[in-house]
Amino acid sequence: MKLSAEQVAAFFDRGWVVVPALFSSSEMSRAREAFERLYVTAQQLRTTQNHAGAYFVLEAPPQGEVIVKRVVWAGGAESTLLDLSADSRLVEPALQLLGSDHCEQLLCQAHFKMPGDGVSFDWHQDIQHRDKGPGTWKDLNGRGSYVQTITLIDDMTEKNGPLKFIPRESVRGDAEGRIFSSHYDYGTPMDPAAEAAQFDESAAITVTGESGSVLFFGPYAVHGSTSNESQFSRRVLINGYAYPGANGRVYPGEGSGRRLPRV
Ligand SMILES: O=C(O)CCC(=O)C(=O)O
Repeated sequence: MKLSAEQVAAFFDRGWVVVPALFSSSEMSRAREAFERLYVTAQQLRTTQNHAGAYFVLEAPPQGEVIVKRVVWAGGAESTLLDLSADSRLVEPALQLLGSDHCEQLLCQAHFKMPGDGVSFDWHQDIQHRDKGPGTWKDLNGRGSYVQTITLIDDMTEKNGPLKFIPRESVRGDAEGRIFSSHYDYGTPMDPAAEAAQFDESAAITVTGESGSVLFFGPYAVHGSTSNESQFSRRVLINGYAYPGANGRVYPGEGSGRRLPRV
């Protein structure tokens, strides 16, 4: 599957593109079953740990259900999700955007936002999670060398903690639109006001979509999401693909960093 010229332009010029109905409802119900099994496992584990090839990041409040912050390399524990992450409907557009015939898969991550669980994500760029200082990241294709995809497992609505993006034209930063942030693990921490001044929050666009739709964005797209205030879960599967050789780190999970397409 190839993206159209308009979709490619949206990715590079604005920062993201949403492709509706990339996966069928039966594929998404199988993915939901996998998410449900991960959720049950998390309730038993209770604390952050490696388990069954995945890394569960959990918080157990004194009462009530364990909050699943994320399951890193979720496909390590659930082969349905690993298969989904190698699907040509994700990988071909990612390769098209990377300008490569293969890539390294760094992420296969399950995000659960259950009603009222309070999980939210501050404004950030994914480069902050890829580039952790000298030797960890190199932009080899001159266009960021990374494509993140977010597959909507549930419908994502205005109320259940949808993602929001700042269009590139409303981001200052450096020539690539890379901002300097206190979220970096290295460098000089920034005062939050100086950080916020690097982009115009009032320009944020909320992304909604039906289950089976997929969002594609690059490492400099400024995005975040607030907590789920609805009665319905908002679960997404995040798969991240890097230009070969760009990454210098080992990511958690059994088999992470694998080459795609498989040979
Ligand atoms: O699940 C979310 O809302 C946040 C996802 C995100 O920030 C990311 O993929 O970088």
